[in-house]
Amino acid sequence: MELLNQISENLQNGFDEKVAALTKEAVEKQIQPEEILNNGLVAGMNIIGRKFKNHEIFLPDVLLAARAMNCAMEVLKPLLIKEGIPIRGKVVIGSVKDDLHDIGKNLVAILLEGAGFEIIDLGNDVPADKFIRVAREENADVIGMSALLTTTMPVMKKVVDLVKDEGLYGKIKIIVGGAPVSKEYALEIGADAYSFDGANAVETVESFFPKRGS
Ligand code: B1M
Repeated sequence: MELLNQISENLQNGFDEKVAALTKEAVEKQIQPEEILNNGLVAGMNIIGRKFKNHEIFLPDVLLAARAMNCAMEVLKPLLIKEGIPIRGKVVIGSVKDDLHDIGKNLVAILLEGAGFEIIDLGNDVPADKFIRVAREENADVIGMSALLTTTMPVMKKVVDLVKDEGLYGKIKIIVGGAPVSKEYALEIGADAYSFDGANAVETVESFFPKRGS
């Protein structure tokens, strides 16, 4: 769709105000927020990722695109989080130590909140012990970790090992995600689940809990 392509292109050019305005326009035209997200914003970020990898663009371009993505997310967030949904469980979420990538993590957090989970967002660059400390203090049901760098993925195993050391393994569910993470890796480190995107993360976290009404 033309408007979604425009969102993607303006995001790639880092035009944050334009992206926010086009996102508003798409909402006004009754395009579903999930469609704007996936086929406009995330599609644009994926192209940015490919161009960066191929050295067609540089880090400042990526930063500008990330800023535009965040501006548009401000527009979409209230639409993705509906009021009055009963709380279904508590999730502590963050991007692991030394990882500053937080767009995917933020998106997953918003979608989980929208599905009725209470979210404690620890932000990015979160040390392994902080996940466990906060999960314990807050009596959380789930720890969610995001990593975008192959070099930061091992922190996920550290967290799983700490959860085991603290005798919380099986009591707190652990879900991991991020571009370099895989189902196999999740299995290898002993995480309960891996999710490839936000919608799948919601389905996965929901599967940890008894069905509504049962
Ligand atoms: Co960075 N970066 N970056 N970067 N960056 C990548 C990840 C990279 C693949 C780019 C590339 O080379 N093609 C590459 C990693 C290579 C590797 O490790 N194999 C890379 C690099 C190298 C770097 C730096 C080292 C660059 C440098 O400094 N020379 C540096 C590292 C900084 C650090 O973290 N210490 C760096 C910096 C940055 C910016 C700061 C400029 C910026 C981040 C801004 C921000 O997040 N606030 C940035 C960006 C934007 C990217 C790319 C282009 C896009 C990431 C993104 O936001 N995607 C990325 C390229 C790529 O991923 N292809 C890249 C959109 C987002 C919606 O998708 O995050 O994958 P994603 O999240 C998805 C799923 O993965 C999943 O659901 C989300 C929604 O669909 N998911 C979960 C994610 N977390 C989940 C958690 C879950 C479940 C699902 O459960 C808890």
